[in-house]
Amino acid sequence: MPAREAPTDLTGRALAEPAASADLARLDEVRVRWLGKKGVLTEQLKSLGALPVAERPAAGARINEAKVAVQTAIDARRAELEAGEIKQKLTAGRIDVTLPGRGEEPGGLHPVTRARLRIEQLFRDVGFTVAQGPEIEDDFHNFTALNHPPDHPARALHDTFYIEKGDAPDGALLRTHTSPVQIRSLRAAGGRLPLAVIAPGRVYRVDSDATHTPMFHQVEGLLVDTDVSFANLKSILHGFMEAFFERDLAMRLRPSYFPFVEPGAEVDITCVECGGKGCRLCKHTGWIEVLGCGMVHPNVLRSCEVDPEHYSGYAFGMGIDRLAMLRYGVNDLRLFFESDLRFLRQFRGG
Ligand code: 2NM
Repeated sequence: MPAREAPTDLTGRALAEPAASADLARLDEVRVRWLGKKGVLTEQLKSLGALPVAERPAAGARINEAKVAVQTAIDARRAELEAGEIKQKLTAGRIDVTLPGRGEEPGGLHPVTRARLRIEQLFRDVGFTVAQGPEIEDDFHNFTALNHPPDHPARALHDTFYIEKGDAPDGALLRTHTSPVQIRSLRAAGGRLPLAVIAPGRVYRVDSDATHTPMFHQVEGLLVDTDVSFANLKSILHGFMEAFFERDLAMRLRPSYFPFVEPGAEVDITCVECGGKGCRLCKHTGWIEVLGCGMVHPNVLRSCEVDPEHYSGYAFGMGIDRLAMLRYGVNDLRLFFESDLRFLRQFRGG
């Protein structure tokens, strides 16, 4: 340590240091150096005892004056630095109100919604009404009334989501198709026929891979009247397919089994990708399957209090997601359910 300076000499330096501190951290170092527990002025006060008794009061007074002066200088510099910091913050955070705004992106309908609205309108155009019903169904509306025997495989736990006891009435399930809505509509008609109704909506099956998601969208249609024929069914479906895809299409029916219809058929249309020449989409057959249909089974009519001796009906069902894929050229069903804006933005125009 250099020879001890007299307090008055020290004061000059002690007063210069705060003013020279560039920031609050440096300023605090100055405070500790001079006024801290082991600071220069603190040490001097402690060593007053070494002075002759007569000199102590005057020396003590000078040291205390120095301390006050240094503290004052530090406080003044702190106020200066803090003010500068606030100003800096304000400047950094300043908003240039003349900059152009970020703008708002227009939203758009989801492609599945677009396809559904299109389907609904096309069927309204030919006299159908659009009905909705619950997604949580019971066994009667989802299976029994639709002519599914008690041991039908669709009822199995691995195909149908059953809802746990306590969360809903006993036996509640997530509907596996929208046909229960047809059942409700036909029963609600109370014999006031004809009835022509489509039921679009979400349906649920225990199934998940590249072409199946546990939730998907269906539209089912039902028409009940006197003298309904299979030819009526073919005609309405062919007209619908050509309108939906906005092109001429060939259509073919293959016999198939669905418990709620007899006879039943699966319906193919000309491949919309290759026009029938054969491609990967149609597995080089020129045809793609788009729906199932048939004449309503007499047991279904009976379960809705409709006399199958006087009335007949046709019904059909199709996957909206699949129709949307075909119409918009989407090759992976899962894209519809991932909510990736890069995908969805491409449909914004609709
Ligand atoms: C299909 C295929 C065949 C259908 C039957 C009914 C009802 F409720 F009237 F019986 N609605 N939908 C049906 C018929 C659905 O989907 C592939």
